[in-house]
Amino acid sequence: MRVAFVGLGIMGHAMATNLVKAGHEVTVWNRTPGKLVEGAGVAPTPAAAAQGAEVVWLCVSDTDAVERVIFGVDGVTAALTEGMIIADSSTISPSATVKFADRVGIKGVTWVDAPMTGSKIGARDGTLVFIVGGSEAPVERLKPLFAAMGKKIFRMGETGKGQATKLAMNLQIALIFEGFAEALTLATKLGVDPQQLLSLIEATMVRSGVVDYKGPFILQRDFTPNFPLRLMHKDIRLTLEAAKEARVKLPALETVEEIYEMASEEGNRDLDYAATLMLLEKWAGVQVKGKAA
Ligand code: NA7
Repeated sequence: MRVAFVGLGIMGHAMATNLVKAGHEVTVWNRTPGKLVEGAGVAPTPAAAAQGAEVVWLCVSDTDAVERVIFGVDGVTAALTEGMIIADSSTISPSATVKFADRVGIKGVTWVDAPMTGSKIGARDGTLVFIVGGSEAPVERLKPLFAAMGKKIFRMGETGKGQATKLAMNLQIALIFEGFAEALTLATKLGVDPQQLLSLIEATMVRSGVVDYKGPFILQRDFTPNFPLRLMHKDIRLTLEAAKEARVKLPALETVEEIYEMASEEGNRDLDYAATLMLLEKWAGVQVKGKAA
């Protein structure tokens, strides 16, 4: 398929690379010039990238960035024609998604929200799980592209439902990780070996994908970003906004949001979100580490 790929960050670069590898005709655009994808064309503007494409795939930071690349100066809108699909893998506001979809719908363009989970490694290996909102027909048309970048898709309903579900997923990741980080901090302060705690977790019902994934990085004190703290913070804020719009109270997430705020003020926003642990360590006056670190 002819695909315009907009946004070559940690996730987007790997995803566009996998589209090229699967034989699709890809043209990329990134805000900061110089980011390239081997085998893909490069366009000077989002509109130029979208010219003649069947699908415009977005993977940018947040709601404002999506608005800018679609509706801003030189935005994709100028090149939209009837029958095109915009697929958005950025994690953004569900209500803004519905508004954006209505705006491009006037031109006969369909919006599919397709945020994903699987982190940097899933993007690199083409094993992402897509959480999709949109009508059945366009989602079906996108299947070859989903297959090139991921291992599974879950269609959660009409446009906006992918984003809504993604927020519900990240809410859980943030809270599960916070529980893990607090447990590690307390156990270390009380003299328990974190490596042994991790082995115990693995053998019990406390085990989770989040702990399996983050545990080894923490024991090695490796906070290089797989999923940057600033983006998880953005998702927590989006979740609290969506909850407010729906008149839902999320007291635990409100508290965790404050942790992310303070961790950002400490200068850790570009580290992995696991670096929120460092704030707990600072308060407790301990450091969690495995023998290798
Ligand atoms: P990154 O690595 O922070 O990449 C973000 C991308 O978004 C990158 O290409 C940015 O361009 C682009 N960006 C950010 N702001 C804008 C604006 N205003 N206009 C155009 N492009 C912009 O994030 P990830 O790849 O890890 O994640 C992307 C999304 O997936 C995000 O929503 C996550 O929550 C999930 P730059 O190179 O900085 O010029």
